[in-house]
Amino acid sequence: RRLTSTASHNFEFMSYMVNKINSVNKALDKATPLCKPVVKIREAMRYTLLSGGKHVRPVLCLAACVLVGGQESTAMPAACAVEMIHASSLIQDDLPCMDDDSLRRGKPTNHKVFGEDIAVLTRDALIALAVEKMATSTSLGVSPERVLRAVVEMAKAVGTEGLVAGQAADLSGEGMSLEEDGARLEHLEFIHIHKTAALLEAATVTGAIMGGGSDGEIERLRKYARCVGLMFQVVDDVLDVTKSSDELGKTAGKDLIASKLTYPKVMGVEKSREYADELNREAREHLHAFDSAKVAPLLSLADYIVNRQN
Ligand code: GRG
Repeated sequence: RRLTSTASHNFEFMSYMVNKINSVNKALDKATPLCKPVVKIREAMRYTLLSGGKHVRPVLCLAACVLVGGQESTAMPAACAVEMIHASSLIQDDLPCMDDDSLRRGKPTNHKVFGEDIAVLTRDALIALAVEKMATSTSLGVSPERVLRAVVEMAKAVGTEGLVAGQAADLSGEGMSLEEDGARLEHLEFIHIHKTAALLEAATVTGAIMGGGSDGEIERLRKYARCVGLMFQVVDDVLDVTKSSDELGKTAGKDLIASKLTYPKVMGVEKSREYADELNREAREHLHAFDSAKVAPLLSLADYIVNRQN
């Protein structure tokens, strides 16, 4: 995994990120012990949870918590929960009934290693554990009202207002003829606001909720995260075009084949890059009202996402 150092804001982003990723990995490791019963399922959970993901979502969660004045440890269960939801969505996305991918992060996908039956149960177990982790944040002194609000936020990001809606739109749109650029762009934005941005938004917002943020702070962070979430996908689409298929770790560049709608297909690579930069500028604007000494991690995270190479 390559982390790009952002020289801006006089902030050592690389060591910040490595440090946060290590803490998140430790917490995920602790949350999924390899014990009885169902050792196989636990092994499969750990396979996807601890297999070199960038952990952008949990870091957003922790950074938002600290920005609003909370203790980082207060948001750790929510940070783990969001990575569990993300892992479950990757397992499902790779299944033969969905994208039918055999490689993820350059390694065999969960169902290729453990079988489809175990992969489906692993996805279910990860979602259940995510809810459990989040709900038990009350033991860290977070009020039940805040915990409930965070659980609702996360649930919405998964269901018919989030990931599921995005995936369903993605499936229904395959092979669809969307002749006009406007209609194509609208369809594409719907997919990515739901499939990708919703979870980055929930990660950031739940961090701010757990950290004791005010309604105003939470909403500003929501707007920041929505821009960052969409930008994440625009960059992802550009990387899909600019990287070779073996670097992508996908099945023979499957995603590059005709039916998949992407930003470069709708607006070209150059315009897509400009769009990502515009979303980055907009994301930063939503952070203006915060203490400038404290926003460095979130500013650098946005820069990292826009400049990332994988
Ligand atoms: C079971 C929770 C659940 C959802 C069902 C399958 C589905 C609905 C939605 C698919 C969502 C999906 C896979 C979206 C793609 C999001 C995306 C950009 C993934 C890549 O994220 P990175 O780059 O991955 O952060 P790493 O590998 O770094 O963790």
